Amino acid sequence: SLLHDTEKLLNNQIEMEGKSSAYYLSMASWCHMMGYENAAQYLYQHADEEREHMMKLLRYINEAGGHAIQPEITGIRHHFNSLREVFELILEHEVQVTRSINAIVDHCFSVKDFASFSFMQWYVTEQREEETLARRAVELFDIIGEEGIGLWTIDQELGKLHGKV
Ligand code: OFO
Repeated sequence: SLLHDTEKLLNNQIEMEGKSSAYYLSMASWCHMMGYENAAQYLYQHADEEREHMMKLLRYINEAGGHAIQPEITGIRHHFNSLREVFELILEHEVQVTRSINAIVDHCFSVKDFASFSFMQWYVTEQREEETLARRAVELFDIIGEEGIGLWTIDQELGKLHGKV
């Protein structure tokens, strides 16, 4: 069964994934309200995926003999200054998530919890993909530029990233 420390770290990660889901849903709603249709669809989907990340951890903890805790989610931001800011915040957030995942993997290895270590590999791969996509999204703003029909074009391109998450 799970060591107390490991259970705590995994529960913290449940909270982080739940917060990611709420954060991206809030961003999706802001984009939708602003008329950035494709960015909104991309972020609605991303919010669903983060909830799945949370659920996967939740089931794992209980199956491994621990107690998974449904997190309390507060303090989610609802207003953003620009579409670019939204995607910069996502990249920043995903880098933090990767750091957190890596710390758990490091812990599991050091306490020789190889089952949890192996379970966490899925997240390691997922984070690599998510960081790549988030970086790509931010790059679009520099490559295309935001003047004229730039923002419209960026929204179209963000829509194409949708489904690749
Ligand atoms: Fe995008 O973070 Fe989950 O894993």
